[in-house]
Amino acid sequence: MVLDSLSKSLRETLRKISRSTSIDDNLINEVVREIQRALILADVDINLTIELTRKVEQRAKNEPVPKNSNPRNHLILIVYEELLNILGKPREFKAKPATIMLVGLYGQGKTTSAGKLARFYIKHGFKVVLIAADTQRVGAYEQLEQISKQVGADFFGIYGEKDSRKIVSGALSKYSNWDVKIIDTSGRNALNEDLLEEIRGIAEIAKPDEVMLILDASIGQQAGKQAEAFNKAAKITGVIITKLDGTAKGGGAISAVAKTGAPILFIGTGEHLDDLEYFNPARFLSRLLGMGDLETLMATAKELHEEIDEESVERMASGKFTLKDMYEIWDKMSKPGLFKKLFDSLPMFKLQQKEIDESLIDQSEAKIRKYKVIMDSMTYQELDEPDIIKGERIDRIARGSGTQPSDVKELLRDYKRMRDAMKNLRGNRKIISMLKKQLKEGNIEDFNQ
Ligand SMILES: Nc1nc2c(ncn2[C@@H]2O[C@H](COP(=O)(O)OP(=O)(O)OP(=O)(O)O)[C@@H](O)[C@H]2O)c(=O)[nH]1
Ligand SMILES: [Mg+2]
Repeated sequence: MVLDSLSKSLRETLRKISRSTSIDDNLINEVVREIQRALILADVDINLTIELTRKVEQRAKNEPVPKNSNPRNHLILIVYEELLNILGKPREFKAKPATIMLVGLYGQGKTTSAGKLARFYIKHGFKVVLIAADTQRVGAYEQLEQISKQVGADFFGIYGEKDSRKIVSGALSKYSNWDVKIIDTSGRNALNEDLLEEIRGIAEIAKPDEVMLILDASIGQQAGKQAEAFNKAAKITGVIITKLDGTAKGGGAISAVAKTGAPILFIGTGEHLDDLEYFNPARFLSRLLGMGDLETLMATAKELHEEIDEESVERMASGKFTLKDMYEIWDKMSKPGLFKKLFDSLPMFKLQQKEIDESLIDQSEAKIRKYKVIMDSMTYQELDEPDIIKGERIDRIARGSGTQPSDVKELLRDYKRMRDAMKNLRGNRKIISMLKKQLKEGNIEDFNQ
């Protein structure tokens, strides 16, 4: 998990809120202090941190709790909203044919990100060429050539050529019909006139659709200053923050870049060429907080060849959850692992004390088959009103399905746990609808692989 320690302490704080018996000023002060500590440890700017925690404190103490919520969930929502504010807005992004220029200082991850982007576009069915326009770094040509082979992209370079514009114009005329052209450019130790001239020169020839700035997360808040400087110099259309896997300072890098208004498009989460994720603030935050995310839920639902649409999430969250609903869900879960995935992705599950435990999920696939047989012996009325299943009915169902009464009771127990968990979603409807809104604003459909 990216930003492990930040995630751990924020989750702890939310857990504390959800376990508290009452929300009073003491608890609010404690929560605010803990968030402050967590953010500062993650290198988030001190003023931004103070501003955020002041807002949390003020809202928690002054805002009335909405009727459909409770004080605990309301406080969690406030924390969620304020944290989301500092992560910036998602930028609409679709995988489509494009000329992409990657810029950044030495060692920030340009060449690696070029390979990751190439893989991403190839997965979407595009023909991709990687263009070696870094004329500074020794071995840059070979490095990119090697990466091209790894991902199955074409490679273009002119060995020994010092004029990057010649390389780019050569590449573009040779590959004019190709879908995606990714240009790896030279870095420098610092942003200077020399680098700017080179970037301008390439941009003039390439007329890129995207100019992506690559920033190493470990530079922390400095990332903001760099983004600002580059933004003035060239029109940056998106930022990729790399190496988020290996640093505690990622919170600083993300929030500082977000504050400049430059959209963060992707994050790099490892050295491997698959380690690239689309950055959607809501999704990122809900993962960080262990809320699971609706987007994964929706993607899983699609895998089930049946949309579990917003309506059925709402219906489940409204507390009406019968054996029939359970049967319908289970019926679709023939693929191994889907059960766990679905439950992992239900918002707020991780925050519930009555979590569905892992062993239940692991055994569930075998159980589902048995349970379906048992439910086949139930009447429609029983499926609709499971509370009437007692005594004689249990014996009859067991006989009819060739199972033991203890199996039927076990099914009912599991059903009740699931129903309770669903009920717990009710107070979190506002979070659910906020997530949905966020997910709609940021285009995510291309990033579910
Ligand atoms: N852990 C981790 N390492 C990364 C990530 N992205 C890049 N790296 C590593 O960072 C180092 C530098 O990456 P490059 O892609 O060569 O950086 P560059 O910006 O092209 O560097 P120059 O060409 O020297 O300017 C390499 O060792 C990469 O493996 C990432 O997301 N996570
Ligand atoms: Mg490079």
